[in-house]
Amino acid sequence: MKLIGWAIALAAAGLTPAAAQAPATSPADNAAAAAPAAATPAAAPIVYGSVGHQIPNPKIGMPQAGKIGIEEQVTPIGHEAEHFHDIWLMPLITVISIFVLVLLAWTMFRYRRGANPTPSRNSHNTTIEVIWTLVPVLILVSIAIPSIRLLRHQYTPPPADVTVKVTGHQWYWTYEYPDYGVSFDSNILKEKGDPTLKAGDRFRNDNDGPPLLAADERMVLPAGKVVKFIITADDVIHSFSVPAFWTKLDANPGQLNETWVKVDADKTGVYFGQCSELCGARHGFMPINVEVVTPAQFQQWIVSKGGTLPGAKPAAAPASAAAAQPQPAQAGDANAAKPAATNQAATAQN
Ligand SMILES: [Cu+2]
Repeated sequence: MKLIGWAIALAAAGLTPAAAQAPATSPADNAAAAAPAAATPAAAPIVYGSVGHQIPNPKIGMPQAGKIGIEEQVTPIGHEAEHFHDIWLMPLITVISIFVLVLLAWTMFRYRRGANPTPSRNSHNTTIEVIWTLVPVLILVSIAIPSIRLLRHQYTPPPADVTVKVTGHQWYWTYEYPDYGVSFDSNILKEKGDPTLKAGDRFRNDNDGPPLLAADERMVLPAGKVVKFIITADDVIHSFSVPAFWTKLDANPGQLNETWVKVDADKTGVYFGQCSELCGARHGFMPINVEVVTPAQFQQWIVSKGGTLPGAKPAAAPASAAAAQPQPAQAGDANAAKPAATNQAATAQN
């Protein structure tokens, strides 16, 4: 019933011509995805636990059932913001709210008509006026200072170790690593039995991540390194958001927005986010998956994606040419130097 409702909703939105093939979901393709080694003609098997397919820890990087508050933070900016929120903002607004409530209740009770038949005629009290002007000003200053400090830290990125260009589309993300020549799309993984799944399509299982949050391809980042995000969109405004990184930035067409993260060196794992700008009918179906691995695993992943590591030099460079132009390795050269190793690993990923 739920699935039929789902199909009707999508079909009504005029989004899924493929919904018509609902009955075609065969148990065979399910079996193929569940046991990848068996019989998958098109795609190479996915090895869960390998780089790019690490199994997420349900306690970190995703929403927790029954919890409130901020997701566990794993970046320096996240720690600073979380500390500011937990140690200063929340206690402060709690004290102010309780104070106002008590004052209101006390005034209503103590100065009600029955208890206070002749009201005071005072219209000025200098001491009180100075206090009620000065105290709010001091409170605001005490919020502004740490707040502006946090903004300054957020907007003064250290030199980047890795740059990732993020492009939002209706309704998926593209991740590019310009320094490594790696680029790919990331789409939501549909649920098993989804009427829009085509035969042989991969569907989500719990090793990919929670429902509506798991994507087929993950952005992989090295832990402990400064990562610069260049964020844009190619159709409408999207928003790139990963709560555990304290990252949320609009992706505007025709404009590059920049932010950065540095995930704590000991916080490898999978982190989930979503598009956070209302971008259209399938806004809720473009999750962001970031897998944080060790720097060595990151290099391994880049190679597996057919990318080029910056250190990689062409096998033989003529001495004269090298002297004439002492340039860092060209992407093309290095690509040519190592096609064999790359292909093998790339198939494992795809
Ligand atoms: Cu979007």
